[in-house]
Amino acid sequence: MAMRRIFPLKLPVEALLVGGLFLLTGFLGVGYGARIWLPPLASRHGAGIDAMLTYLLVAVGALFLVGHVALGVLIWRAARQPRITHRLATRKTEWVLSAALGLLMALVAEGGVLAIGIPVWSEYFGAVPPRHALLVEVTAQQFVWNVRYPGDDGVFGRTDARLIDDASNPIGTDRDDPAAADDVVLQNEIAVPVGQPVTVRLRSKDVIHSFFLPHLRVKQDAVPGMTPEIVFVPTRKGTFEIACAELCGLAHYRMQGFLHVLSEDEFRLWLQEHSSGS
Ligand SMILES: [Cu+2]
Repeated sequence: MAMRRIFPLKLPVEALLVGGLFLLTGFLGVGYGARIWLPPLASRHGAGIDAMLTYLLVAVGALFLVGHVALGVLIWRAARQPRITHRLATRKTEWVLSAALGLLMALVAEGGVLAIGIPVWSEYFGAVPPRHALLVEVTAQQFVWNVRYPGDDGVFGRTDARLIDDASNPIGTDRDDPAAADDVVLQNEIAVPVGQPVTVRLRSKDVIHSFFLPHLRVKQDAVPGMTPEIVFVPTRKGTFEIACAELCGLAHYRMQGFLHVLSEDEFRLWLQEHSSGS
C-alpha cells in the first residue's frame, strides 16, 4: 500500500539533494543577475527596451516555473506507481492540449514583446529622422571609432577609400571637396546635446563592428558597405562608454570611446574647440 501513496511524508535523500541543488542554483542565479543588471538608463527609447526585457523575463520566467512545477509533480506521482496503468488523456486531448499550451506560451512571450517592442523599434530606426536631429557619422575600424561632424554647412565632405591614411586621414576625406573644409573628424570622442534627437550614421572600414552604448540601450552593427542610421534621444548629462559589441579582432577589447552628453551651450563650445584642432 505504501507504494501507492502519491506524496509520502518522508522524502528520499536524493530528492532533497537534487531539489535543493536546483533551488540554490535558481536563487543564486537570480541574485547574481539582479546585481549586475543594466546600467542606469540615459535615453528616451531605452525605457521601452527595459520594459520589454523586464516583461520577457517575468513572463517567460513564470512560464518556466509553472512548466517545471507541473513536470515535477507529474514525475513525482508517476514514480510512485509500479507500472503504467492508464493514459491520463486520449491522444486527441494530448494533441489539443499541447497545441493550445504552445500557442498560449508563444502569445504570452512573443505577443507581449511585439506589443511593447514595435513602438520602440520605429522610434529607434525612425523611418524619417527628425529635421533638427544632430547628424554624426561614426566609421568603425580595428580598433578605433572615427567620428565626423558635418560642420556648419551640414554636409559631409566626399570620402574616397584610396585617400585613407591611418595617421593623417583615417576616413579618406577628399580635401578638394569644399563641403569637407568644415568637417570635424575625431577619434573615440562624441559629444551630443542632452534632450535632442541624435542620428548616428554607421560605417565600417574593415570588418563588422557593433556600436554599443550600454547606458543608452543603443546597439547596432557597423557593416562594411552599409550605412545604417539609428536615432536616439539622450536624457541625462554625463560621460558614457562606447563599446564594440562584436568580436572584431585581437585588440577588440580596447576598442573603446566616450559619449559626452552636454548642455546645448557646452556642446556648442565643445564642437568649436574640437573644430579648430581637426
Ligand atoms: Cu570592433
